[in-house]
Amino acid sequence: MGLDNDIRAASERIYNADSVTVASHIDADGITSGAILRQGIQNARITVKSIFLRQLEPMQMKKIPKDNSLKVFIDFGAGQQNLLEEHGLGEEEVLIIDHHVSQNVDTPYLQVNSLPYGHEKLSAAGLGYMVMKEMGVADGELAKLAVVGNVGDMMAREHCGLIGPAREIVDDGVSFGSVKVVKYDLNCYGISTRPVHTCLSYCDDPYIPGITNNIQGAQEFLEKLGITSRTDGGQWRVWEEMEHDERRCIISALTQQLIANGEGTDRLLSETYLFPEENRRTPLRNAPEYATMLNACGRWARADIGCKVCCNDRGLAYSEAEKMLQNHKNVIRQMMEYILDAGVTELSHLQYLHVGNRFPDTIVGIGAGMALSKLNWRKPIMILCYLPDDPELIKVSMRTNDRMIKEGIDLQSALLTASREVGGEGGGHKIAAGAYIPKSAEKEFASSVNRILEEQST
Ligand SMILES: [Mn+2]
Repeated sequence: MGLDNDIRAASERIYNADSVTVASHIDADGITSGAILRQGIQNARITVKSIFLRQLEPMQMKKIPKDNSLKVFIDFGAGQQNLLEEHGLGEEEVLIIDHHVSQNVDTPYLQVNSLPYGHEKLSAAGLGYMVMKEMGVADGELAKLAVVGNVGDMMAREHCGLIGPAREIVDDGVSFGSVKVVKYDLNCYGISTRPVHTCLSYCDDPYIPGITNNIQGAQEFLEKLGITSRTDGGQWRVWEEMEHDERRCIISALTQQLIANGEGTDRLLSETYLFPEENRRTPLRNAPEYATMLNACGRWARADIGCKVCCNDRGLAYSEAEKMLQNHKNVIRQMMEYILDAGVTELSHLQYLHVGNRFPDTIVGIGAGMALSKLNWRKPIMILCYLPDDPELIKVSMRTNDRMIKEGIDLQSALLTASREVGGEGGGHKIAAGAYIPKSAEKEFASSVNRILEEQST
């Protein structure tokens, strides 16, 4: 009831606006959110402009125009309402569409927020889509983008598929013909672009002994099953293009491999979302790869290019996005290699490394996650780095895996506690968390995190 009412109020406010400025975040969820509103509002024949901000903070607020347009903040805003007040924005000229914890301020800003209604697996792009649907301007393109945003924000991760309202958007996409669902698909990244053996070797959730991090092992595994790894034309085959029987054969052999090694099989399969209208063998063919391309654009400070791709530009914007994606993957690979070469320091319950200012702080978390799958998978990894624009602070990124979580590890609470002890700030999720701590606390920080992790695992 409640969320529907808020969605209706939001759609009316947009309909009654002469022009709209949409401000959103620069990650995949933020970019798809911006693109959904931009296209939807255009469909409603209302003038709309979109801007993308790294964060909603005082410096960036200057980019919010002082004009008569309705300001829609999507994928942020709920927790920064004091900034909107300070910027002099009145109740009538603001709409917030967000899925982050809300802040209480004097001005009763109109807000669509999934959190208070208990929808924890619905991202901003999903909410944006629901508002556009209420306005009667949603189409297959928007449903597809909403799926990308939700998957980009890890909403499908825990349950190996989208659930609740986000899953209903998938159904919309299926009826529009823009989304195809594969119910029990391989839970691997790169099913549309990577050679199958590479795709399998990158699978680390679950960890498949003999295959994860072992390209050659994965290749031999396929050979043993009699699966041809190249097309007649000599190209590597990708998972998406395998025959149904071949996929079943690979999945059942992987299941056996996991069981034989005493590993769980519950995360081997996942529901996947494909986009049949997009070109084959491109990152736009499935939700997680599409999301990575958008994240790459955001990390190179070109969210606007990602938005153009979302708005169907397959020319110049797409080729620039492709370059950024390639670059993004290269830097992450370099960082992972650096971590492996330099070597981590192992404590009893933690492995960590300080990478200084070698890599942009925006990719350190991803690099940490990838390195973890090649290091000791029984201990969480922590990477520290310097921030280009703040010499006083250290950024901390931590990653773990589901196995450790089952044993009681919770990185969010570990970093929250450890960073508060030193006057910093931390947060995130059990599996991935981050913090900012003062440089003076750098030395003893690892041992204090180690102590907390030790307490968690007993
Ligand atoms: Mn989000």
